Amino acid sequence: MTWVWRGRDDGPDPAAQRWHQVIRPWEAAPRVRGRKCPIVVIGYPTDAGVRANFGRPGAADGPAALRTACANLPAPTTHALLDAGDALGAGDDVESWQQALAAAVAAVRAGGGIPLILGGGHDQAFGHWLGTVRAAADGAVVGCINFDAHIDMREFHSGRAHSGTPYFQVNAWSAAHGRPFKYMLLGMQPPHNTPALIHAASAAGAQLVDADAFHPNQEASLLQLIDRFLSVVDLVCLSIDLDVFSAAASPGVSAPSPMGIAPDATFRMILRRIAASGKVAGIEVAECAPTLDIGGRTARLGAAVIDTIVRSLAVQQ
Ligand SMILES: [Mn+2]
Repeated sequence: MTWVWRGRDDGPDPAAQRWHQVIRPWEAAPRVRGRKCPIVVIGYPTDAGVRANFGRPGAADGPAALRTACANLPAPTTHALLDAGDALGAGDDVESWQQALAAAVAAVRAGGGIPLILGGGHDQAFGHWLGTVRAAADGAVVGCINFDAHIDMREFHSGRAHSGTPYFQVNAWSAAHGRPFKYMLLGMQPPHNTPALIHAASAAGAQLVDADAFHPNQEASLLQLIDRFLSVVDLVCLSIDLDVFSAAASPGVSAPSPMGIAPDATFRMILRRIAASGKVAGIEVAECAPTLDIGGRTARLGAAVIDTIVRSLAVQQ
């Protein structure tokens, strides 16, 4: 893999280190294992699922932009950082990308790491979840918490997966294998989801939380909802689709949200609550499309979200 990790150097003081100075290739894992639980970057450089969903392309370049944006973050003190390179599927075959990602995620989990998936179309969420389930103990309940303007439980187009289907796929797989479907969506935008989809998702057991819940007056009830969800799952795949944020904060996505949530203190408090639960098995940032971005602000927001999560992750995973 091409090593893209470079950035500022403020000298050898351990407290002055940044991601690019401490991150190591995944192949080096045996040498760092046993010291700190590693966070392992996996790129998902495809927008095939976005194009199949009639969205604006650009997310294929998301992983490179997110790696660059993360390079200068302060190095975490509680977790080692590794980069496993990119999961690669075949051309525009979305399912092959999802399977490649699932294999990479399962390998990282089996090695004791927490995958950090940098996307890439949101079809990655199914590969993220499937790999986590494969590596989890038999019977473990693996839930999904997704910050997103969209429910992403739409049905296939012409029998094929796309960026709007990942949680439909999670539900279908769960039903086929007799597993519970545990899905919480945070930040839903009514203008971007049909009543039929909202009804179908709710009937399947999805918990849909409107963007309006991200308000200081609603914090206590929102925390209650989240704590209740966390109490019924063993592990969580945490997903942040960057289109959950307002288009002003996050223009570089396929489908910007004019009324999306702000990356403000309420959002960060909710995010920290989830990260600190000790149940986060994997993290993903989806839909970063650098060619649609303005001055790199969306990639930088993605990096800031990652930093917020990593700082709050429980040390024992
Ligand atoms: Mn999405």
